[in-house]
Amino acid sequence: MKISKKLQDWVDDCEKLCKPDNVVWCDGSKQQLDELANELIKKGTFQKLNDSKRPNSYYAKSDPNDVARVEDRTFICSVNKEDAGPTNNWMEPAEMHKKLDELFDGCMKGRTMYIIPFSMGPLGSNIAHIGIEVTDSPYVVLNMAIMTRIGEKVLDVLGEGEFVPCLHSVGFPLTDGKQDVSWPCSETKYIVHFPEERSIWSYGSGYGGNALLGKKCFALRIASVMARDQGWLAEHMLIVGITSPEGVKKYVAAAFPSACGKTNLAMLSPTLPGWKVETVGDDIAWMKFGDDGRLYAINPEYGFFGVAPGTSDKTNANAMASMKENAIFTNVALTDDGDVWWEGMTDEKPAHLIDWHGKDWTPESTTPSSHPNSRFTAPASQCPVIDPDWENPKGVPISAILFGGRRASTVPLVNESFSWQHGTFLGSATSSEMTAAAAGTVGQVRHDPFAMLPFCGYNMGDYFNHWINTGKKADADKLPKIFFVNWFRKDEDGKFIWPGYGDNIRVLKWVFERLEGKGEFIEMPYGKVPAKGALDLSGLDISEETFEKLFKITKEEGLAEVNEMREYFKKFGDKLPVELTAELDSLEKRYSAM
Ligand code: SAT
Ligand code: MN
Repeated sequence: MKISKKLQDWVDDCEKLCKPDNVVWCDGSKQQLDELANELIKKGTFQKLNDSKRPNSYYAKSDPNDVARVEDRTFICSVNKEDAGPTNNWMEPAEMHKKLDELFDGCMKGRTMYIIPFSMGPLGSNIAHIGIEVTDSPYVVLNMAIMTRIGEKVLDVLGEGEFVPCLHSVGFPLTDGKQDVSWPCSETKYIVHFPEERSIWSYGSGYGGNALLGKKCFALRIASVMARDQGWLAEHMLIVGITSPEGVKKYVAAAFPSACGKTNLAMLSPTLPGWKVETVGDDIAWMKFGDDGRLYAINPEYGFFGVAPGTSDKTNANAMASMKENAIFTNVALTDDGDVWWEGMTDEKPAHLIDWHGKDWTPESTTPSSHPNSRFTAPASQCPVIDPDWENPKGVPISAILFGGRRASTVPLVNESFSWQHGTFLGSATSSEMTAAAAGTVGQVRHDPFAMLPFCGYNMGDYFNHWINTGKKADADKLPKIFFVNWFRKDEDGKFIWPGYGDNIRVLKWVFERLEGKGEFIEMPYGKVPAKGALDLSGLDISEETFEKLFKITKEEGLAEVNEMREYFKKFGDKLPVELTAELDSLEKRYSAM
């Protein structure tokens, strides 16, 4: 393997600090990965699933205290506090380094230190970037091997080039004869980003975005800083290609908070005949302007780390097919025949399971068999509707951007912004009911601007400005149009009004028609909505009255939202772009005139 001096020096520093028993470079070979999986089976972390049901796939259950991202333990350690902004935890970098040096000192004793060279994005793409994760968790290595492109080929591309150093430890050294456990982790957790150094240090957790450092830590928190400095966008967005019955294809990117159905939208099976949806990515988009002035997106990832509960052949057959083999399942339930199950996978519940705590489970049990944030890790290449251009190093041209959240009321099914600036306002106004993806209060509505609240690596006010400026610098005709959607509106009885899932193609069809300058609309104070009859409801049992409910916002509700936003915006002080205040003022005027 070709290892640059800079890389070797950093790895030597990690070794000196963490004091592992062994050091292993991950070459990405199947043989090495299989050996690691076998070691995990011996340790009890992995259980091999029944090969005739789920070939080459593994099951893991975590420590019950290590099941989701820990936002209150996540830090942006910029030199100046102001650069972390009001939405991030901050600590002075030198102070944090001192703390981390103490924590990491000897933290890998008795363990092996693995070095994973990984590429976020197709190898060699000029939108892609390389990271090196050093970790003491073989579970992380195996997940990273699905989620990113790893191994020797990455070092070949890297050469003497720049990489983002990502140091990870589960924080469970095997000192003084301490026995290992199946899911080592620590009560002390730190997920730390140094934006100026462009480095990541993660301690104490082995789960998801806390530990697979290519994902939220690099591809969003650090990459958002790189994007600000270099004039591009790193966003919490899925990317899909939509083809009309006439054979016209357009790409759309969409931002939703964690566990709000991004994977389902990314792999949607349209209920309208003739329409086709293909997947480029389900979680993260990196977008740069091409020579033609259009915005091009790549999916920096290589796999899906999707929420298992609720995923079924009915809700997302393509996700189900993606995890048919070569997959890892974490915190779901085990069936008696050595396969996996979770709530919502089938209508009929299995008569007996082993739940995510390792206990017997029957349909009479009062607790769910799977953790609400249980996940599957599956190669994107196995998705039956993966887009033919998903690995195109140039990316795919983006025609529309959707924002959305999970809101029971006051947010319409779909609306189109009046301009990029108004669209930026809509993105900044995103709020959503919290889900199990983060440790915290499920169901509580919180502001989640651009679905980036836990993922923006710098001052959110500066981030708003970056979006406004991106629009100003670009050729307005070539910019994507911006829309806002909400699949989750409920009626007075608390039932979802909109069927969602495959029927969301009806909304995408109207979006598509708007992009073509067709698609009739009327103007509401908050944006443009489909005119009567312009949204294809054929074959759906939705009355006109119900349909109107999907778009209804009373003057009082509208003005209350305006006031609430004005209060929220105060948080950003003088970092708030004047353009967003102007948008809020005009929105207030439009509601007042209602
Ligand atoms: O745990 S992850 O950050 O990878 C998943 C998510 O929150 O979307
Ligand atoms: Mn996500």
